[in-house]
Amino acid sequence: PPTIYLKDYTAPAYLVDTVDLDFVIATGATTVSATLAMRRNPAVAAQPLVLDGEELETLSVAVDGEKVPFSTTPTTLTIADLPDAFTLHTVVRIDPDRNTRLSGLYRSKDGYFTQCEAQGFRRITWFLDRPDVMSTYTVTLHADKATYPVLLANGNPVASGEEADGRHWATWNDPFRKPAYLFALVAGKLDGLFDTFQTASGRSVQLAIYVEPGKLDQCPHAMAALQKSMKWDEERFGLECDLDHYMIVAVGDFNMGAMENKGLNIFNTKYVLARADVATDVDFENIDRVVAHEYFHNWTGNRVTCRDWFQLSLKEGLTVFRDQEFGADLHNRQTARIREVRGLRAAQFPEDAGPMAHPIRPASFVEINNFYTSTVYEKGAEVIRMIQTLIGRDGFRAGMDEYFRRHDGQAVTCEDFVAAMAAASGFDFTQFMRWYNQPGTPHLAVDSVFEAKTGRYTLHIKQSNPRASDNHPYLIPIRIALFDAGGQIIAGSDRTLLLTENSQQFHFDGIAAEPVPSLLRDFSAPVVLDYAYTPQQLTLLLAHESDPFNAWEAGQRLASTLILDATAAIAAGQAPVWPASFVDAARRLLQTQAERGAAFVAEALTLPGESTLAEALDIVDPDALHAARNSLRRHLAEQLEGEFAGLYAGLAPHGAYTPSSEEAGRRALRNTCLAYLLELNTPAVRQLALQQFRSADNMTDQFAALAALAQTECTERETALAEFYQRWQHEALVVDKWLAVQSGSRLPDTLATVKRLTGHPAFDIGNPNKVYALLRNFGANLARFHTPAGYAFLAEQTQLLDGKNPQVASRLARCFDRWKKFDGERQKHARLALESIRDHQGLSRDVLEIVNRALG
Ligand code: B3K
Ligand code: ZN
Repeated sequence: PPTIYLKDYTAPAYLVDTVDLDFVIATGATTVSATLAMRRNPAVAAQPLVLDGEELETLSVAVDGEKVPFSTTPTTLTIADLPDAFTLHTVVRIDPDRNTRLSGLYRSKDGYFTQCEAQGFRRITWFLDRPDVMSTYTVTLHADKATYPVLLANGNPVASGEEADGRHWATWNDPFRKPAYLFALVAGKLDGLFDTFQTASGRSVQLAIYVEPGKLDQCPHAMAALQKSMKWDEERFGLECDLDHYMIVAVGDFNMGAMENKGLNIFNTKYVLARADVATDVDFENIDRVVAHEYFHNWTGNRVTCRDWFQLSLKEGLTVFRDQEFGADLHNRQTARIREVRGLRAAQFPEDAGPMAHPIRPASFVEINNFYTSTVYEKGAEVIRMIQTLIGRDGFRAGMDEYFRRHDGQAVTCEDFVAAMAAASGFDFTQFMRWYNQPGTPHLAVDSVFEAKTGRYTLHIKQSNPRASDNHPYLIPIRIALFDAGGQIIAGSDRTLLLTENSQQFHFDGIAAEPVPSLLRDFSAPVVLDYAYTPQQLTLLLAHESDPFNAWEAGQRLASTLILDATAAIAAGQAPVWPASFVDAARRLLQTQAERGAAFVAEALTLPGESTLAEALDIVDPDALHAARNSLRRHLAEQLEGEFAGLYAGLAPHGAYTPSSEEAGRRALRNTCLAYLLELNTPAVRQLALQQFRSADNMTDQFAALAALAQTECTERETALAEFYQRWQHEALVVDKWLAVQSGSRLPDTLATVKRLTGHPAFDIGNPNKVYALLRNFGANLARFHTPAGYAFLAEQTQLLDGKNPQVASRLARCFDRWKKFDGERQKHARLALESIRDHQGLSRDVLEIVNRALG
């Protein structure tokens, strides 16, 4: 399959002003008639019209009402000798009932749904399926009325009526010009929750959330999230909702999280449905963030869209940054930042160090769907955050205003965004643009020198990028503060250093005694930072740093060093050593719950994850790493049993469940204590866990007990798993949790369990959520996946899935990304597994691109 390059971009040869679509939906086939008002792009030399299409059965093609000669390939339709302006009319037949890719128009349990980003619209009709072709759409749907009572498309309802044979129709019009990837329609049997939002200027927006019948009581949280998002965007960015109707439709079969189609978002049920007994605190918070994310796209993505798919981070990085800020304002800013960085280190850093490394704006791709990555999204958001750090919150807001003033209604590039920021702030972003063009995580090596005589403290910072071939230095904002021995910030030392060179020195004068530097506060740049901290310095920062991120970071550094040393010891056949000072620091942390907040303490007690730790090793021995981390958990449990038990009792719930961040923090800490206690695996703690599992009035506590038991070999584990399934087998999203705790388990027989579960009625390889819960989650299980049998199993499943849904198969194939970090024996088996996928007959270009990169 061909590689597509950013440098080859050319403007479209034709433009489409208006699109009229007519869908006749029926079981077995849907007919799509398209009427496109087109004209030649005057800026481009005359050439034939080449339309995109995929799996379309072409019934007729006419220009200005006359049949015309045309030629087709499986993916193009070409017409030559066209006038400067004309009307193109095409009729095609498609088969949404058999569309297992879930791209384009497809059938799910309760009706028909669409997913067009990135290139799904071409699976619906012949079109110029590229984001810089923007049109206004009028859409008519016809379907059986009893089976599909709800007929929706983007924009505003225009008219509707009845037809013969119990059918009905509805017409919608979207007054905003949009690219085809934002098109959506729904025909289904759905219940709706309705409300309104009053905008700052006094307009009323009609809100609706549509879900499968019987689930309306799981919608109020998402509705509230939508209203809060609308208000927040007015207050923070002065952005008002431009629509009369804003609809969200939830569907159980969906490749990703959600989709920002103009005025008609389509969501994975996972990010809509919530009720205290079926959704956890994390689910509630994720719903807030995803609802906000899709709403925020209405400005950052829809009103101003991408010129081409290489610019994806223009909308995604910016919109993730916006949803992060919304989440921080709504919940807990401290732990929000900690979790963002934890996620970045678990997924994006490994990606950026592996075969799929790419800049936030890739220079090339084979399949664009492979680039909806943690790099484009999460690192992209870090890049936007750095822009705000460099020019300040007010400067950033002025830059946003300027961006919309210049580009509203346009399809633009990342340069256009940064240029608006530069114009509004006067800051020179020339060097900063390297963040858009170079892959890899920069490494900072920091040394310090203190001269008592002169009172001068000097930080010497070197940057290097292990991935970038040209390795130009980045502009890196480094927030720092210096602490004295008493744990106080030395006056005036709190600042943002701008690193621009490969090697640079920064001086601090008037310093009385050697300070402790707190570097990269609030994680001011997405880099790996090395500084030879002593355990004493880290303990001081953990106890006294007022920036919660760096206090947490100090604890993570302490724990990482210990676990990595213990990994080496275990691999060499020795027993790990756990210093008393670390236990003391953890004990003190447990006592600061009142001042620092339970949520913070829970984060600080959570050891770095195995995949994050693995990145620090040249060759990973997953068994030794796993044993080392578990050993430290068990050691903490033994040493602090009384403290954990006391805190567990003291944090018992008072009153009914609310998903507030305060209460969620208490639950997080209490459940962290429970999980530590279960490391002791005594009958008493097992009973305690089972008791919590059975008596909890909310899914957070019930699931936390189940998850802790699932890591422990005991009969209570099997009892809880059986009871959980028995109780929740009819709630699809809860069944996903049941699958995930089993595939993520550290128990030695996890692979056998996962294999068995692929044949369980709860599993369905055609449903992405099930694949992610059972198979991809297994692939993230460092100790259990990285075995010859684990590799062979996921290779087999990837091939099986590829025949149905290449986008999801390709995400599964990414479990192999880091195979070269393991020992030679493992590498041999991983290579065989990857080659077996590559050599599979009819492999999709989605999976082929991933596997070729991994092997290459
Ligand atoms: N824009 C969509 C992602 C579409 C993915 C296509 N493979 C969701 C989002 O980022 O809001
Ligand atoms: Zn997005």
